[in-house]
Amino acid sequence: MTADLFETVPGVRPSREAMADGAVLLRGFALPSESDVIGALREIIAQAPFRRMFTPGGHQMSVAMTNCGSAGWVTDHSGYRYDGIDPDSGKPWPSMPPAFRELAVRAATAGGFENFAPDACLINRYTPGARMSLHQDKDEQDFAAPIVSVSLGLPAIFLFGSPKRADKPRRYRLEHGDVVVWGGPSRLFFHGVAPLAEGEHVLMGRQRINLTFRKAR
Ligand code: MD3
Ligand code: FE
Repeated sequence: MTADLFETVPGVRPSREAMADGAVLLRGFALPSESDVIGALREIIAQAPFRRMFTPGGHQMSVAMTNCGSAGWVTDHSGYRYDGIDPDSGKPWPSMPPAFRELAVRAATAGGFENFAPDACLINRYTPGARMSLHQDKDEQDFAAPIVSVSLGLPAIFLFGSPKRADKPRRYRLEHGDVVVWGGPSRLFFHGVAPLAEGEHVLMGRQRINLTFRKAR
């Protein structure tokens, strides 16, 4: 049978791994959509280039960011927020491409969250040395909706904590094509990314890009 044939080919069939209650790692889930997603990403960054934003405390982030969708996450001296306007261009963020939305909705469904309706996609770019310290994502209105993350390019060590900042995080290696759905109790867990190691990815070059789909409003 065709299905059996595919199941014997290593790397074709995505796997599923529970990370916590409500958090599911779907290894390779984005691989079949890889070329559509990378093509759409190129168009977004032509309209809304990556930029390294400043935290309210005045530190410049090592991760460069942009957004697509009707809301985008921004940080500056006045705080963290979702805004419909790109502060660098003064124009709305690029709309969310169908290839992005469809991938996120399929992943949410596979993770057990039906009717996911993301209105924001934060796009993070890590170059070697870039990191994200432990934090919670609390700027969204509705914590019942999951967050879906898609990893592209160089692998990263993802740090996955608990509801308490002080708990030692577990480490997961996230690779090109991996998708994680974070919902339920895990939605407010502390998490971060260890400094990116040097490397060169065949499709993405010397960087890691992470898409996080959110219901911001
Ligand atoms: C777990 N980004 O943008 S994605 C972020 O790889 C962020 O760029 C990381 O944390 C990155 O806020 C991690 C995975 C992720 C996103 C949101 C979460 C994990 C999460 C929210 C709750 C728990
Ligand atoms: Fe986060």
